[in-house]
Amino acid sequence: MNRIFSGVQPTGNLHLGNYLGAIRNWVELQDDYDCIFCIVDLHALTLPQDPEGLRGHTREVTAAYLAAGIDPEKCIIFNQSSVPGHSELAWLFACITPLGWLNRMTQFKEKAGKHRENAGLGLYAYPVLMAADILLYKATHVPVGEDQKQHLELSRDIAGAFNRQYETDYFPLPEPQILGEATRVMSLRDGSNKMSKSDPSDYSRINMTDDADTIALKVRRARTDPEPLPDTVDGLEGRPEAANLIGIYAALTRTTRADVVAAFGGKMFSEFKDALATVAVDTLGPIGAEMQRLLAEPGLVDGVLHRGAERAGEIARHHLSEIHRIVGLLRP
Ligand code: AQP
Repeated sequence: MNRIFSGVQPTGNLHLGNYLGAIRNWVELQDDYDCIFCIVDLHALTLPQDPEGLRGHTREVTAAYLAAGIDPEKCIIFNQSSVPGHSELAWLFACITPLGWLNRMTQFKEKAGKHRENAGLGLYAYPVLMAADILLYKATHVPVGEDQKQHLELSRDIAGAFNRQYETDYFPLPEPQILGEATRVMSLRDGSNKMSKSDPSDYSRINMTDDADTIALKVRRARTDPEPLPDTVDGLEGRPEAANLIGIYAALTRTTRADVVAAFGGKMFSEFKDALATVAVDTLGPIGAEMQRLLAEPGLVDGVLHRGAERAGEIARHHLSEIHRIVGLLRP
């Protein structure tokens, strides 16, 4: 069976983009693939984190996976730092990754901003650790949102570089799976920016734990333009906020943007926003409530992570001993 690996950083404020761009797709893939879903806590440390907050957010992401419908009996759910092989393989990959490849990564440029010289080595090497996450399990498919496409291409390049250097076909070249109508959900305040956990404005995103009133308020306050909704998809050109809300509605109702403009074309945003708030509450409300229930039982969440770490660790140890042999490390 083909193997999937994917993950979310436990950096708080899990949002609708994380759900529609990643987690919901995983739920649908779990019957057809051997799935490993990680809470990538080492990645979170590439930017400063409050230690207690990091632990809490790790449990929160785990609860989100479970509440969204990922079955821990079918899939492995674990946090990255509980399997030391991720860091070890990242080092081996760091030794074969040219700086030129990392210099092209746009996410580093965005996150480091103007203070590039002060950015941490971990932030720069983030895509190398991501390649290690995926390839430690020899995953063949990686379902992610569009923003991770470039990092995934680098993972393929690193797998290819390793295979060439050691004249082997040990690592598969992992395929991105960018699925659904909402592969890049944009901020509710600015249709040209990605919806993001780190956006300082809580009104820019719908959090997975927001209650019904908060979701409805955020949708009502979402930025739009003064024109009525267009009746063709082409009419969304140059209207990023309208395109974003219509894409979200299509994804939530599992229809297409063409269906949505056919239904709402010519209507005012106020009417459309009421309908959007209803479908957002219907989808996220039960997930948020189940997350709260799970978070009230930390023993249950920790138990899932513990079992997942054992299962992931077994695969990782087996692969690492093969990798050690390939690269010439001695295990006396
Ligand atoms: N806006 C988005 N639309 C669609 N998919 C998204 N993803 C993230 N934002 C969107 C997908 O969610 C998964 C987990 O992402 P991550 O936790 O690794 O971090 P990220 O991509 O950096 O997400 P954020 O929310 O924007 O966090 P910050 O603000 O910390 O950078 C990935 O599959 C991602 O594609």
